[in-house]
Amino acid sequence: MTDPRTILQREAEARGFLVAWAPIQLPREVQARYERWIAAGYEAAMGELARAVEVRFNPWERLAWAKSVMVLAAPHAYPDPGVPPGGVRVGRVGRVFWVREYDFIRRLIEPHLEDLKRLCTKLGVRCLDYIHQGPLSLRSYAAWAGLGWVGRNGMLIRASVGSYLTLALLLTSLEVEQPPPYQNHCGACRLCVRHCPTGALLGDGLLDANRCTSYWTTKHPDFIPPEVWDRVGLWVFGCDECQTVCPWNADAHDVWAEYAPEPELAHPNLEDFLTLSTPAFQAKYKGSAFERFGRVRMARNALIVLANTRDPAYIPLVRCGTEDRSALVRATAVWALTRLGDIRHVERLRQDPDPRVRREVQRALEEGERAFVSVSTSPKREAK
Ligand code: B12
Ligand code: SF4
Ligand code: SF4
Repeated sequence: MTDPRTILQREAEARGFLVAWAPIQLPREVQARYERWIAAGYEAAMGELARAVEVRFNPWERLAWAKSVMVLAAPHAYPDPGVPPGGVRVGRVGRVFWVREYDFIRRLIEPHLEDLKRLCTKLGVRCLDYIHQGPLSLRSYAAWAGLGWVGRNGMLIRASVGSYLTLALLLTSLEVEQPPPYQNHCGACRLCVRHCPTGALLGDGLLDANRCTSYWTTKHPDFIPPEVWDRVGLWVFGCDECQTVCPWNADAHDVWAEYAPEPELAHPNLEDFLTLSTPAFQAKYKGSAFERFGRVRMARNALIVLANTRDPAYIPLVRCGTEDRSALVRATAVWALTRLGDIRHVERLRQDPDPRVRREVQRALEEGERAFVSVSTSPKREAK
């Protein structure tokens, strides 16, 4: 008779996942490394990462029955689905968000985990699914299970498929042996560290989220300080720079069968975030990571991208942001207009009902003045 592990593995592979197993106990060093990361404040405002660290790395202490993890990976190295006609499509989006998946695996992968859990029950195996939002370190388990290695860019990479992988876990009561470690193939390469536009990669597989564009555009809940804007560039949601340059992704083509990248998610119309009502936004982006993040923060991100184009043609669209119901959007629009040189419109916002917006108007006008003074006294100007 086939053993439960083989049955589960076959079932998961039949559903298109890469599968690997590991005992649930991680080496102590993994937790120590994580604790050093938190102690340095690299988690930025993601306070949840600093909580329950003991549970995160020792789940068996609470779930005494759990003996192993089954790691599932769904590749998303799909090609660019193309730019739809019309609209303002200058913002870039991380590849993993080109599919309608609410939070990495919420909508498409979760039903498969539910089916696998049902299969576990039939086989007399106890199990619990662990998805993105849970506290467990998915990359640690994937590396521990020998699915791939953690590269200098922090990503779990597998030689034949690259790093465009979405990870999920199933904790099970099955005993498994420790698989052989997966060789780290980074070697002397440091391409990702060199190409990260913000200097966020620390060089040892960890990053400082305070500098990471992906953090600012997908996790940061509030106002994004204008000092950070240049580093965000044209990324409206996520960032893939450190994966694009990785040689292990050069030939990555594998795509999980249920992933269907959509042009409207890969190249969204930035006008949508500034002009659609919240219900209209929710209807258009239903089930996507944009919907989870919300219209207001997507509008905030869109304004930063528009400002970073330095193209005054976008001033009318950015002005829509100054009339937004959200003070966060209005405050961001103040700086976007300043960057695009529309100081006169910024001055009109001195009377904004929200004190935060008025504060940003004040700061932006001061900066605008300083920029004007430095331009007007620059050697080039003087020479004219
Ligand atoms: C918080 C978070 C972020 C933060 C911080 C990212 C970071 N590098 O720490 C931000 C918002 C910046 C982010 C960005 C992205 N994220 Co993210 N994120 C997470 C989340 C929720 C937790 C990660 C975490 O705890 N970070 C803190 C660090 C310290 O922990 P860690 O990443 O787990 O790293 C541990 C391992 O690397 C381990 N380790 C290193 N070497 C070895 C070797 C062995 C043998 C072992 C056992 C362990 C080990 O040591 C570290 C600490 O102990 C996970 C989901 C999850 N629950 O795990 C997704 C996750 C890591 N993200 C993912 C993705 C896709 C992204 C983006 C590509 C999205 C995008 N396009 O913008 C970027 C990539 C940025 C990057 N280069 O890392 C995927 C990664 C898939 C993969 N192939 O690795 C995950 C797993 C989500 C998922 N369900 O698939 N993310
Ligand atoms: S996601 Fe972007 S900003 Fe973050 S580490 Fe990678 S290249 Fe740097
Ligand atoms: S770019 Fe080079 S150093 Fe960075 S993860 Fe890829 S192989 Fe490793």
